[in-house]
Amino acid sequence: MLIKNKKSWHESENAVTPEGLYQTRRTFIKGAAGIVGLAGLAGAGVASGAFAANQRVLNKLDHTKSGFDPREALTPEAAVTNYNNYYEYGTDKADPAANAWRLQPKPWSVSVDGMVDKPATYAFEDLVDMQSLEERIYRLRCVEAWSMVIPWIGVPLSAILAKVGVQGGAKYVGFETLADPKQMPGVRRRVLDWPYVEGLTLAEAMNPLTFVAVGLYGKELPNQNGAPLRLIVPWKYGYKSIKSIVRITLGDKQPETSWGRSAPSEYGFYSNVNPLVEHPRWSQARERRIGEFGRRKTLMFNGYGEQVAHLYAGMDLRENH
Ligand SMILES: Nc1nc2c(c(=O)[nH]1)N[C@H]1C(S)=C(S)[C@@H](COP(=O)(O)O)O[C@H]1N2
Ligand SMILES: [Mo]
Repeated sequence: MLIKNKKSWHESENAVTPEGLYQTRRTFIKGAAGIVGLAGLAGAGVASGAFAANQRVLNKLDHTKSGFDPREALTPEAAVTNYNNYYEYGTDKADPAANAWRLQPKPWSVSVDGMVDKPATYAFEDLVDMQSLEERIYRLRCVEAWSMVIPWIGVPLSAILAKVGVQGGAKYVGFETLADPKQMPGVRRRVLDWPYVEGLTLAEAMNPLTFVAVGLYGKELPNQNGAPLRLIVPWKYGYKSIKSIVRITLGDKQPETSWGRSAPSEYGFYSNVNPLVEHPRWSQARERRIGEFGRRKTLMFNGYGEQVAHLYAGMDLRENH
């Protein structure tokens, strides 16, 4: 990630080549780094997790398989856990894997407030039913025009909302990430307005696709992927999938979002994956699937139109981008 001036810290498509990864992890990948990219390394059978130093032990998670599976090749685990966006740990794709060991995801609690029947600070275990975890294979499509296919483990967001009891007048759900400078060195730099915040309409939040992940590839979430719980909204650009959630707020007003605050014309509230609505500085028509060469066409709603298009019936998706 090249930071030239105040205006250009935004995500850039040029960041697709994980050069920082080579530098931070050169002890592991030495000579190979100059010759092949991360995709090539993973394809060549580099052990998953080989790059992630200082990684805490990730327990296996009991889970059932679900029907959610696009039947596309999975992105190698090493790419999923070493090529991340988590600006609280730095703006380079390799920074989260290098720095997120500082995060302490256990114990963890989440404050739920606003228009709910049972507002409280919930222990992680009281909010997420670890007895009913399922695996869902979802595409994650970053606005930077790369994508991955990841076996997530978690629970539907609707199950969590049912526990806290959503009140009648609620129309939106806001989410907030931890912002602790002791655990997150990146929040000392004002690249974003911390804490990282995101939001959904209540209808989006209740959609069966909307998922709270607590694991991937059969184990607990690595810190760099948003331990211990993060949102997955597979038909929206990746930045909606907020990590390491500490607060959930139900309300009747559209919540602010960190990216929307930083550049409202570039990052709308809806942020649905849409090949027809160009980002002002790069095209959204195509994407690079990490692990593949060349580019594939980006699908409307990231390929999830059948499940979610009805949420936006009659809406101008250019206006409401
Ligand atoms: N708190 C927080 N959540 C975040 C981000 C971030 O910088 N901070 N980056 C977002 C972006 S831009 C993307 S593409 C996804 C990346 O998720 P991954 O690293 O698990 O692939 O996380 C999203 N969630
Ligand atoms: Mo992203």
